[in-house]
Amino acid sequence: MSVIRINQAGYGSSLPKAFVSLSEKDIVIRNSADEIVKTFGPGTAVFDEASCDTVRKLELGDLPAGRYKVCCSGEERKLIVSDDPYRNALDLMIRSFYLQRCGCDLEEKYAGLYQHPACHHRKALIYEDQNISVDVSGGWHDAGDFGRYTGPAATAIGHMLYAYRLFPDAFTDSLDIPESGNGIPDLLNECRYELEWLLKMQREDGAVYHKVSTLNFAPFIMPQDDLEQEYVSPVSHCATAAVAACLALASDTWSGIDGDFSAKLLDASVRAWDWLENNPGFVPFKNPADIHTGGYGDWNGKDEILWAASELYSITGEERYLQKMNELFIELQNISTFGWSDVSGFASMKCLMELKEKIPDSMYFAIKEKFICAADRVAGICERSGYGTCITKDGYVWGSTMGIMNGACVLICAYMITGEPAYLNKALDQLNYLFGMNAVDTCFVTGVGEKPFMNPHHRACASDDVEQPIPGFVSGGPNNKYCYPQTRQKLGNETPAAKYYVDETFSADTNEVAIYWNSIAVFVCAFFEHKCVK
Ligand code: 9MR
Ligand code: ZN
Repeated sequence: MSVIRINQAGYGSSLPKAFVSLSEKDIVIRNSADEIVKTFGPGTAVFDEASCDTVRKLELGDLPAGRYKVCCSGEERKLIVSDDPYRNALDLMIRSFYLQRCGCDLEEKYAGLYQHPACHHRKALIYEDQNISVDVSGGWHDAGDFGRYTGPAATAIGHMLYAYRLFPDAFTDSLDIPESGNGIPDLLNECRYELEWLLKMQREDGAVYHKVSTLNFAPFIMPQDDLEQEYVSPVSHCATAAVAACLALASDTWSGIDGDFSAKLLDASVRAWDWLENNPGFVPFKNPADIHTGGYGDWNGKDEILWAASELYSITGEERYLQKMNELFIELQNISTFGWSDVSGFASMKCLMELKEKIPDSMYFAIKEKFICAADRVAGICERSGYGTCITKDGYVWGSTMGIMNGACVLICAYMITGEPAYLNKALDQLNYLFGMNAVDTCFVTGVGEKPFMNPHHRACASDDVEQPIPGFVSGGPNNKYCYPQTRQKLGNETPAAKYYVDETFSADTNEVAIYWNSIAVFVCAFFEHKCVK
């Protein structure tokens, strides 16, 4: 590992440019003609608790767009400064969803080396009545496995539609997917592929099935070779509410694009809500006895209901939704999380970014206060971290990248509400982390930078004949909490939390990919892309 930890995707010429040195030597920046353009002393040493590294965080300051080298202790690292540094990474991250599509041919024309014929296109059996088979083909594979789970899907759609609504200038219509060139940003084209599938996952009475998968995770084979029978697991409250929320959000997003689609989404959303109203007794989802794929167990459905109420209130203006919001915004302590098990952050985002004029002042200000308090807590953690990372040493769980991107989202919203640059700078350090300013000197996005991770826990990546993994995938990242024995064996008990990471295929616990880790990174990256180009 190098002594310099850097954002390998590059830095915006108009934005701060933090990097980290682990050396006590001076640092020299050279331009492409090898001339010295800046020198730095080693900076102040700080102990970073999560990694046990002694680090020196430095700021490059003004540097015009160009290619440079950071030289220290006889080492050289590439440094890119650009007016538009995140275009490529953002496009790759969005395109990776296309390469996760299930149920359609991934044609060579678009998928290139990653082409494969349609997978999982046969009918699935309803688990509770196996005489009934249904067409629930389509959507994205959730992660390294081939399961398709509705709650996590709704979360991923939430991240990406908010990214579009808040930062529309970050997206293009030329990602080379089948719909490219239709005049609609490819981010939305891609989301629509998932939305069409979500509509199929709704039961006639409005409830939403929790997932469709085989009984067990498939072995490491290509998706089209997974021919086991798929089953539709029972409906759940959490999935129904999260999907109700995301369909209402999508309905609003498509209202100016495709009126029929928009109306269909709203109708489905309201039917899901009505089912929840008629079935108030919350039951958490549990895998049926012989199904062993992801459970996405969630013991609290209130945050999903809050998100659904907020989206439905926004679009219909109906009192019943506002009442629910009032009740739940008071009841829920935490309202700043954007993950599959807690989606309350989306409700806050809706109110803070879009509903200021439509909700009572008292409600708006109470949400704002709670949210800014959360942002200040996140900011405090960044300040105590040597790398500027927004989670403590206890936050390195399965999918720690999610926690780090979540903090970035909170900081971005706080910046947008208050205009306070400290929030923006701290949010940027989380993107810097993602792209390599971290304790393992790794860019956590495939295909980006000098040292991206190479071996995602992903069935197609591990079983195709292509050396390079699918580009644009985001790794779950270091995790020392709930680990595979094989990971423990490799890293032991002494490895610090932020270094508990193995770039090997087996390691689902530290190196899987998942749609909702990718989508939240899309949100964060889109904000900075927008900041650079606006
Ligand atoms: O993202 C999930 C993480 O929070 C859990 O700790 C982990 C173990 O239960 O499961 C993760 O979700 C996995 C899902 O169950 C199946 N598809 C792959 C997901 C990413 O690892
Ligand atoms: Zn498939």
